[in-house]
Amino acid sequence: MTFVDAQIDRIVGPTHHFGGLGVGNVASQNHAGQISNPRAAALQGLDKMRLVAGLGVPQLILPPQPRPDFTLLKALGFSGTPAEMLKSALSEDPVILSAAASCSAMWTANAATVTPSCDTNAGCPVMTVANLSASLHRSLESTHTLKDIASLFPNGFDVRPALPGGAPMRDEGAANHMRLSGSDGKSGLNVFVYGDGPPEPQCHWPRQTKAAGQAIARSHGLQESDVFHFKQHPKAIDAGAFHNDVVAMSHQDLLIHHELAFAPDSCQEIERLKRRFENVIQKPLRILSISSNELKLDDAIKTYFFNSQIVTASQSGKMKWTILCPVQVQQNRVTHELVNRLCAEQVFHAVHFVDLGQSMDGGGGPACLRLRLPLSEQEIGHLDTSALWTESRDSDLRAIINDRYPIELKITDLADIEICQRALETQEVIARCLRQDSGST
Ligand code: SUG
Repeated sequence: MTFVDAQIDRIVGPTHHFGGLGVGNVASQNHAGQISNPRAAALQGLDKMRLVAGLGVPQLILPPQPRPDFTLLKALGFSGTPAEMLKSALSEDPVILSAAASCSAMWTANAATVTPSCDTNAGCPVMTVANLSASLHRSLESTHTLKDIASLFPNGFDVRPALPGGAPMRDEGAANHMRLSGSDGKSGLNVFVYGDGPPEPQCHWPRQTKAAGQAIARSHGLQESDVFHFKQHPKAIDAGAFHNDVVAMSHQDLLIHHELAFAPDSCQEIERLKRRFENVIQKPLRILSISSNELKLDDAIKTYFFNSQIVTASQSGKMKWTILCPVQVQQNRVTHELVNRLCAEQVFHAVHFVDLGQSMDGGGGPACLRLRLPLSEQEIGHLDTSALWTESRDSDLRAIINDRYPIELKITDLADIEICQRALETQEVIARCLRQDSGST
């Protein structure tokens, strides 16, 4: 039995905007207040899903979460009619208005941490939804995410609510988790990456704690010998690597990371990982450390090279590793040469460059936009088929987006009740479209 990585992406919502809300996220901060294009954002996301599905990879689609979140505005003391709440939020605290309307749930790599059934004693895949408690706008996601993910797996999946505990249990999901395995996807080793504890970064607050990774490993029933905790390098966090997947990527027996991804005292854990991998998988773990001489940390973060999405494409019965890089990787000489070299060395069989400009400007690349779910064939058969990517669903969604999404949005527009009501209706139209069983491919 082999395990295949299904991919879960979420459609970008109609209130997608640049609020500058991302903690320690340089791209988000640099684009704060600029005019966004929600329609382009949603279509760029769908283009990536089409590409992945076309490679023979199971692709699941979630609808946008309903925004603006009036419950938040009310809870934070805004009152009156919905129109009045929006107006007073804009004048009194536009950051709260922006948080209430944020479409950050599109970055599904932060939705949950996933343990496939082969790694746990639970007898089925286990997922813990991320609490995202480092930021206001992202902390709103977990209640809906729990419902959304649970609905994808009507049978036999254990989807758990976010960790309690607030700041000491800050958890950002799969973006800070790497699972290494053999080519059959079984017998995984789990690396949790955290940022708290000395030496601390000087400029940005680390978003993930070690205690959160430990709690998830414990509650998912992972064997202690197969769990590893790496500390993020404080220099990486300060340079804008607010998640590990901005400076490291992994797929099966491959781990590629920037030399400044992990703090020096993670060396022992890395050595233990190598030894354990060789014992369990019976072959060496391939670790490629990219030096600062070859690729400056700043360029790694600007291009999001390490946030490329690696998938195993099944083509004419052969399994080929394909890497989806942001177009920014192609536009930078160093990263373009690097990916070409990795292809020439057969680390990857093919590369595609994807334009995700609207997501990139909020600090999210291809890998941020997908949650990986290693599933057996039998488990794939249990998925809710109405969430699977199909040609007809793709064209229905494009029609809705082209018809209903704005092509320009600025923060002040979020105080316009008509724009917000239309956005909420559009979210419902998309959710209904995805619930219909128009299953043909
Ligand atoms: O949490 N950006 C997200 C980007 C998440 C990227 N995910 C991964 N690396 N896996 C974040 O910082 C920006 C919102 C704004 O600018 O309004 C934002 O939330």
